[in-house]
Order: sequence, then C-alpha cells, then structure tokens
Amino acid sequence: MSESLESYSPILDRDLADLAVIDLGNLELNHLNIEAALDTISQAAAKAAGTAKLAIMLGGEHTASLGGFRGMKRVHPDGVIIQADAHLDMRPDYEGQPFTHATWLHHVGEEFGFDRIHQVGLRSGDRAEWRLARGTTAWSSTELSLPTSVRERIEKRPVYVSVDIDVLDPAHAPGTGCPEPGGMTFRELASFLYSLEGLNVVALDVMEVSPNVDPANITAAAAAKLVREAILLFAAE
Ligand SMILES: [Mn+2]
Repeated sequence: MSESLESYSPILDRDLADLAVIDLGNLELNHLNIEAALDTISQAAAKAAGTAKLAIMLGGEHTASLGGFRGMKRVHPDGVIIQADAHLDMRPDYEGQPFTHATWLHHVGEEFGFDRIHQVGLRSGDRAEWRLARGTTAWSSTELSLPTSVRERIEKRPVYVSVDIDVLDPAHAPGTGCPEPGGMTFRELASFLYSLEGLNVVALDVMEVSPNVDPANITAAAAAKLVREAILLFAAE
C-alpha cells in the first residue's frame, strides 16, 4: 500500500525522501516454535533499535510485540511501552497457551514490570484483565489519550509504541483478527500519534493487519499511512 502513498506529509511538512529508511526484510518464523520465534524477533528488534533512530515492526500476530519489546529493552533498559489497542491483551494464558495475542502484554508486565505499561483505546477484556490493568499498570484507559501527568512521568524515557490496528473502529480497519466495534477513526488515531511528539519514541509496531480479510485494502492503507506519519514524526528532526 505504501506505493500508492505520497512520501510527503502535508500535516507534518516533512518528506520520507529526506530520510534514510531501511527495510530489513521479513522474518522467517513459520518453522519455529513460539519461544524460538520470539527470540528471532527480539534479536532483530535489538539490532534495529541499536542502529536506527526509530525501529519499526509490521505484523501480524500481536504476540510478536513481546519479542519486539524484549529486543528494544536490551538496547534501552529504561524503556516503557504505550499500547493502542481495543483489547487489554493481559490474560495470564489463553486457551491453554502462554504466548498469544491475548497474553503477550501480561508477559511484558511480568518480565519488566506492570508499571512500564500504558494502554489507550481499550474497550474489551475479561473482568480479571481489567482488574489487573486498573490495579497495576501506569495507565489503562478507554480514551485514546495520555494525560499530562502520565506524560510527565514518562519524561525522556525511551518509548515503544505498539499499535494494534483494531484500536480503529472496524469501519476504518475491517481487516483484522478480532474486530471490536466502538473504536476510533483514523483521524483520531493519527491525532493521538501526533500528541506523542516530544516523547522519546524509539520503536513502534503496527500489528494485526490482515489484508486477506479486507478486499478493499482499507486496513493496509490505514497502517501504511500511520507508519509514514510515525517515521516523519519520530525519526525526522
Ligand atoms: Mn487487539
């Protein structure tokens, strides 16, 4: 979808043509078990976070974000995460599996501390997840915004932003595994992204984009534009 997208952002008045953008290619994960796949993702994320001003991952199953955050933390031990998602993803296990799109953030909390976690745009999860989120995370909200007090606590700490495309309303992103009504418009999500300017965002992923269930390519178009704006926002001076 990026081929049909302009490299210039009129809102930011910046152009991808002025930046060095490197595609590190796809990760071959299909033959790996989940632990090995997460290790592969983590190594790639550490390499990207260690060399680029902004490391980006595109997916794909949201479990991969656990590997992405692990890799980013190797380079930036003080890093925190901001997740924009319809779902809390905080179950301790899901259908008997420890590592899934519904549990990956629980692992982030257990491995690095639940106080590293900031969640926005939430509107789905079971009662235990909501209790855990409300009791332990730095911020968990149904709103797509971060209060000033939360921003001030993050200060200049390195930030990993994880966007589940299902934070958008299914009307704006129908091509995803778990569409959840009552979501955001693309403009609202872009505005949230712009609101993060000034934070030290060093890594970002956009996950759960499934073009195969979206014949109109609305979802991929949204993801591509969001990534362009993110690059121009956080990687350009
Ligand atoms: Mn989700």
